[in-house]
Amino acid sequence: MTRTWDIFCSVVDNYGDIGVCWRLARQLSSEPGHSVRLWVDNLESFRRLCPAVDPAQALQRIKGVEVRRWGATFPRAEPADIVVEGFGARLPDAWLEAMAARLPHPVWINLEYLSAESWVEGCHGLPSPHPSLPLVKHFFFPGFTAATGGLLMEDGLARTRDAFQGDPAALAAFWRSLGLASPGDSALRVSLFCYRNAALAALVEAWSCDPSPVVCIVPEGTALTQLSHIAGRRIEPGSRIKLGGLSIAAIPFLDLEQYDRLLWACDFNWVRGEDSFVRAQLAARPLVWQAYPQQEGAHLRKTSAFLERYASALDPAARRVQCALIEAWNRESADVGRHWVALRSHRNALAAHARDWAGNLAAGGSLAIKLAEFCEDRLK
Ligand code: TRH
Repeated sequence: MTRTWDIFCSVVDNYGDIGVCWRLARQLSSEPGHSVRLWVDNLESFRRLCPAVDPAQALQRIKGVEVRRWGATFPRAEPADIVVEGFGARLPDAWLEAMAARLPHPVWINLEYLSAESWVEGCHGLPSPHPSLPLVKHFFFPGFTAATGGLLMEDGLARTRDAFQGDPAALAAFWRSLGLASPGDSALRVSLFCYRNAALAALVEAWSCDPSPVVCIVPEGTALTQLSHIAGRRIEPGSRIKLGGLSIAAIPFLDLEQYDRLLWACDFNWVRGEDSFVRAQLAARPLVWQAYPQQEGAHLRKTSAFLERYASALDPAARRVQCALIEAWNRESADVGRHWVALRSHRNALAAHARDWAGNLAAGGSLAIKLAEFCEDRLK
């Protein structure tokens, strides 16, 4: 049955919130064919991932989704069958009152952040009644097991990725579109997307001394700013610089589709936060993840929980270095340099493992489909 959805996205900082909400909106609209309205409080950030967005428009339709500006003055509108707040985005009081007045009341979902920690299974789907209105909010947790909400992965993703990765002409055309020649077979291609990280200088040093050439492709942003400091000169998107055996290729910030292709085309991907982290896993290529830094080391617990799952099927030696590298990167320790050197000899094992891992992710289920089913059960 076709349902109507309101998804509210408040862009706190960075791009992960809108990346996730936009993917969810698109998939609900294209796969179960639902009617989706996406409310976004920062259309400029949204445009970086999706150039079709016009920040001047309060209402626009993009890829089947109605995109609405969520500004200080909220337009009068009837709440949909299902209302999703992305990551605790606080709904306007007038909207909550309209939800309470609508019969039947909408199903109200808070889409939570992803974590591999085991407590997620116990909290997924829990209800929380509103203190004064006749509304119940449910917490929907993404995750890696069938007892969680699963991960955002659109239908046909693996097929499209495999076709791209297996097509030398498509790969060459992609590199050309970024202004890069196809790297030679011996060059290792890494993409870099990270937060401020004091360990980057040690990583750059290790890459520049690597026995085979390394090409680091870095979209505009924090990583590029840090590389400029390390190199001692401003690196603009479009420029290429060499530091020993390392070539740094600075590129513009890509749209979501092109960023996926970058992840598919590289041999290793440095990713961060939530959405690039999931897409890198779905790219079926080895990854190094920097979790969103949090107080009291919460991000380190998240990192360990992920590694416990991700690295368990690797042979012990490869597991040790894979874990050591990601842990050092998250602790911003200069040890990343020596762990990178150690990791290089496990390259084939890590590549095979990344493929298996990507294939097994489907077992946790597709988040958009699970969410639609969860809501349907509550609408009946
Ligand atoms: O931008 P992030 O740091 O977002 C974070 C996380 O979501 C974190 O959980 C949250 O608490 C915090 O924001 C507020 O990292 P993330 O999640 O990887 O999102 C980046 C998005 O940007 C993702 O959708 C991929 C996209 N992207 C592009 O479209 N093009 C690019 O060139 C790059 C580098 C990223």
